Amino acid sequence: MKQNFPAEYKKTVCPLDCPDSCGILAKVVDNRVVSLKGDPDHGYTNGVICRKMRSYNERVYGKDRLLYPMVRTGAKGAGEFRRISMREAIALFAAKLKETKEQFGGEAILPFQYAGNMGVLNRNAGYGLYNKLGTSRIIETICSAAAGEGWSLHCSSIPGSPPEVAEVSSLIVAWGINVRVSNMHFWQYISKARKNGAQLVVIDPYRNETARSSDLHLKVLPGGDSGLALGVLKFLLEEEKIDRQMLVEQTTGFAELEAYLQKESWHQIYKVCGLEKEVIASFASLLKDNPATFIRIGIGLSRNSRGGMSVRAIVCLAAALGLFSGQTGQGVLLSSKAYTGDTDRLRFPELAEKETRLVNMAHLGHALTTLEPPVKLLSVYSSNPLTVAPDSGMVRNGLMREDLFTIVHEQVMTPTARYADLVIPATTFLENKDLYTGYGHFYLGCVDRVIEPVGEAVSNFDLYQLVARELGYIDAPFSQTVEQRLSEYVSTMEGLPENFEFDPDNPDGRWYQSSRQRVGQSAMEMFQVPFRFSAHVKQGISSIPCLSEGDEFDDKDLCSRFPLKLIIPPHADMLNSTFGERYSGNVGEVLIHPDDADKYTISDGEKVILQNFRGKTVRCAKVSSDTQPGLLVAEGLYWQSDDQSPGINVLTSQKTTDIGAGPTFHESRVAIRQLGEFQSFREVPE
Ligand SMILES: Nc1nc2c(c(=O)[nH]1)N[C@H]1C(S)=C(S)[C@@H](COP(=O)(O)OP(=O)(O)OC[C@H]3O[C@@H](n4cnc5c(=O)[nH]c(N)nc54)[C@H](O)[C@@H]3O)O[C@H]1N2
Ligand SMILES: Nc1nc2c(c(=O)[nH]1)N[C@H]1C(S)=C(S)[C@@H](COP(=O)(O)OP(=O)(O)OC[C@H]3O[C@@H](n4cnc5c(=O)[nH]c(N)nc54)[C@H](O)[C@@H]3O)O[C@H]1N2
Ligand code: SF4
Ligand SMILES: [Mo]
Repeated sequence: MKQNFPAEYKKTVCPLDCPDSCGILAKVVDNRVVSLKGDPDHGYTNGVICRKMRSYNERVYGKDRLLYPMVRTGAKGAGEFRRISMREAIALFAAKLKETKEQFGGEAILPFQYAGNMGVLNRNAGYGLYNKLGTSRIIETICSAAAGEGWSLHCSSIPGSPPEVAEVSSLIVAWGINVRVSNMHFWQYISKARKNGAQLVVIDPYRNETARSSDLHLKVLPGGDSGLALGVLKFLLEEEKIDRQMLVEQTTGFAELEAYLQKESWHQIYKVCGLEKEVIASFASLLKDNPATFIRIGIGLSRNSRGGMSVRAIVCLAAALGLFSGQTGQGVLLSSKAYTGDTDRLRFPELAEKETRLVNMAHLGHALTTLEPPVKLLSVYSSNPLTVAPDSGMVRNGLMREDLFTIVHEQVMTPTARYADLVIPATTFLENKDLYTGYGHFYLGCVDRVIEPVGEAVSNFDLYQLVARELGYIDAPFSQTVEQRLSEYVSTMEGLPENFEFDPDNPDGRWYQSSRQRVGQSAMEMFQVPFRFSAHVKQGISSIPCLSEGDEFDDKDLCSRFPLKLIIPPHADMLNSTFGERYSGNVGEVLIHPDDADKYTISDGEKVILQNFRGKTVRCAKVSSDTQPGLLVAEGLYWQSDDQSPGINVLTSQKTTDIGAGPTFHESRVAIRQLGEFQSFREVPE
């Protein structure tokens, strides 16, 4: 007889790498998640989640979910596997680690992980074992390295402003961030402010969804934001509209920047940002007329060879406008930095006997093909590098190597997992206990698992504890429970509010607001650090923000061969490459300006080849003046499908940003042509 199980709503947190880190209510019936909705108790996300996550339960139980461990039986990348038991999988994992270390040394092992799961415990779960084994180490640069470095050069560890402050601003600037797509809960504060008369300015090379709903869209040249920010500052100085008294009292080093701006020409500023002096002047006046301005800085604008400089110029402009002063409606937010904690309690660097080789994530292609001594074992978790890493043709060449053993711990059969020698099924956030903070707001939550693991899936934490024990390691980190590790970390955290209660055995699922949240107080006073216009920098880096040329975009040799610029921002229905399985076979669109469509005889809706010296890929052309002449925009990291084309990152470079060594995803030069007479992508000549 069929039993009627009662439905329960359980609190959880979206684990995806999204600034909103939403509070979620999962409806559970008989250990099955039947639906997901926003938790109305969450102070920032207020009961709303995006459409991607509303149907996440379909991903949990869908046909693409990995349910048991497998070993490869076909050629690399063919996706042919045979099921094995979890006991065999753990034994094989441990044996391969041991064998590789004994034969080639620990550094022949390369762990590669990122932020598929933002839970503090699971995100960092592999570090202990890899430190113990003395493996090569990944430098986690792939997302915000340049932006983070740009911020801290001038602002030190000052947190960003609470996004809620924008509700009472009279001017909100979305600078290099597609709020409606990648930070959608911030939109509610923008809407409230606009109901009271506030204006929204969007600064972006193309008319994205947010720009479409703005009062003013400034179509800056990609990579040219320092031109705009410094141009505004130069104009305000020329008009004597900077509060020098405030600068003397709260900041240091402004004189150096002012001297530079006096010398810099308007022509050069125009050349860098592509905006006329009159446009810059009217934006400057808008800023000056609205002391209650909130600048939301995105990470997108930092993904090019001048990305760090762009962030530096914007924060310096914000400081010169007094936006760190904490008056009503004033704010600057890049990353909230709401909580800090001792990550050594999660990563255990003390287990390493020596400092081992470092590999930048942006250089995975190099690491797997050219690095000496070679990587012999690649272990991937919480990431899909074949789709998300730059220069993915090189990554693929590496994954094809017969002498490379690849282990992928995954939830679904991603393009990377297809190349694995050993695949291990991973739990989703619904099957884990973990603690989540957010980088776009100031809330934290610790939540229990909502359901038991599906199939034979194991969490990152459990997997690494199992493999460590198989290797005979019984040191403290490897015998810890989830609860012990969480408690240890929480005991080191800063930003916890006074009412914070923590019972790791029974997490209360309450949302706590950080004490580092600053409202109505100057950042310099609250954190006791002056804003520095002139930063302490390494040799070869300018101490003040200044104008510079782009690398690939301004390279004459490449301009002649590959006349179009390409940027690759996120898609509304994917989270980086997560959810790519929902769009299998879909190559995605590329926006092309009508002038360029004419020039290269491209029609709306037709398939086109995008090509450069790194590789080629197919997209569907969308002819639109949303972009600017000379600029192609390809939203979304659609998965590679072998019969059609590799993904869009086949076109991007392993070159890194000016500071922070981040990738330059938004700075590729390409040529475009119709797929036309070619029956398939493979026939197109190199
Ligand atoms: N739906 C959805 N949401 C996401 C993600 C996703 O893939 N999909 N990804 C998540 C992750 S990991 C991150 S890091 C964040 C990233 O989110 P954001 O910080 O918003 O960064 P991007 O999305 O890369 O780019 C944002 C905007 O920057 C613009 N841009 C590119 N180059 C320049 C430039 O030189 N100057 C200026 N002014 N603008 C430029 C792009 O056109 C784009 O509209 O979003 C998160 N949220
Ligand atoms: N061209 C271009 N490339 C980009 C970007 C861009 O804007 N343009 N954005 C870049 C940015 S900002 C980022 S952050 C990176 C993101 O790169 P990644 O961190 O690789 O992000 P995802 O594509 O979301 O892939 C995460 C994978 O982890 C898996 N996963 C989720 N949770 C778990 C878990 O608990 N355990 C395990 N083992 N696996 C799990 C998911 O199924 C998913 O396949 O991509 C970068 N790549
Ligand atoms: S992806 Fe972002 S907006 Fe969507 S549920 Fe997760 S945190 Fe919220
Ligand atoms: Mo990211």
